[in-house]
Amino acid sequence: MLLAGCAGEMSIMDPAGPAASHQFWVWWTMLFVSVVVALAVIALWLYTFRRREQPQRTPRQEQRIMLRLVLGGGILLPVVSIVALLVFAAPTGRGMLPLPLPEREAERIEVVGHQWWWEVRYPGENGEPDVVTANRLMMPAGEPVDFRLTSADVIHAFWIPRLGGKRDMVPGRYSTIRLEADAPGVFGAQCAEFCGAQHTGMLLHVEALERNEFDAWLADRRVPPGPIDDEDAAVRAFGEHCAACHTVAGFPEALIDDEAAHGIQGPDLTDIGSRPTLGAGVMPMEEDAIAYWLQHHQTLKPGNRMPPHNHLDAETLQDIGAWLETMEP
Ligand code: HEC
Ligand SMILES: [Cu+2]
Repeated sequence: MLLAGCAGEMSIMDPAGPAASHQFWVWWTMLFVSVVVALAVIALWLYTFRRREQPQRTPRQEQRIMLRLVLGGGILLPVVSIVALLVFAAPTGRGMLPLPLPEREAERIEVVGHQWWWEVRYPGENGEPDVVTANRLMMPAGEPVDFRLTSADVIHAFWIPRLGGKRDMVPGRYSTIRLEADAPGVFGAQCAEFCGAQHTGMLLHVEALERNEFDAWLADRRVPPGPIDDEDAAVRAFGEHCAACHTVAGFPEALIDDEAAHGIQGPDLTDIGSRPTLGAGVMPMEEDAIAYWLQHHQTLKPGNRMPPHNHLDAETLQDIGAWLETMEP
């Protein structure tokens, strides 16, 4: 049963990138060394039971033996073993630093922790706009990616167990961690710093794509969105009840009623129709899932920062949900 925890999409025992496999070996080495130390201590302890008669020693001899034990076992041994482990582990930490690369710059992706969801930004080059999405992280495979991390509220931690990590996300501060996926694939990720009631409901879907697919994915999201019909009832309702917290690129400014925000920011919904989950991984995205989420989000994810919408009738929520499901590049 214990070993069942060693597999799966969030297992550190199944590394899928250089940082994670370094950490994996550090982990095994530390385990091995500590088992050897523990066994040696137990053996010495048993040995003291077996020894019957006390040798006769003068107090001077006793003192000398004691001094040797303190210097050897108390200072020398720990210093040597800790330095050895440090030398062994230091390259692992170095590999995750955003150091300059020989050929080209590493892809840079910004991730912002929010209670309790993830904002993901792909900075534009030469005046291109940032691509902003939420709760899904796309990255190119087979090359280093620098994740620039921060938080909008409390301390969160960014952790993709199979790629390595983890790193705290501290409000008002940026820190960068370099990770790489060996091959395309889907990885689980989870906030790794207790951040309030819905800490466990703060999951991130990570997908590594071939470079050309990643570029295409990003390029799709750089195309300016088509016009949004400002006569549509669902669009107007979204403007009135939702747009204060949620951005949809190209949404008509005139329809946005800022009253509803209460200082809370919600996930960007520009590509919501193409995302695999809702509520930072608490439910899968499928047909009519958004309408379901809008009616039940406080039971699916109790305490989340989106207020309940019970002042809106089911039909309005259904229409808004159906319209949002069409939002994809
Ligand atoms: C006061 C701000 C606020 C208002 C108003 C609001 N939301 Fe939200 N919404 C949030 C927050 C915060 C979340 C993230 C909840 C979580 O996962 O913890 C969220 C999550 C969502 C999600 C899931 C997004 C994802 O990436 O999984 C959808 C869809 C959504 N809201 C739609 C709506 C719609 C439609 C309305 C209007 C009827 C609305 N919201 C009104 C703050 C708001
Ligand atoms: Cu957390």
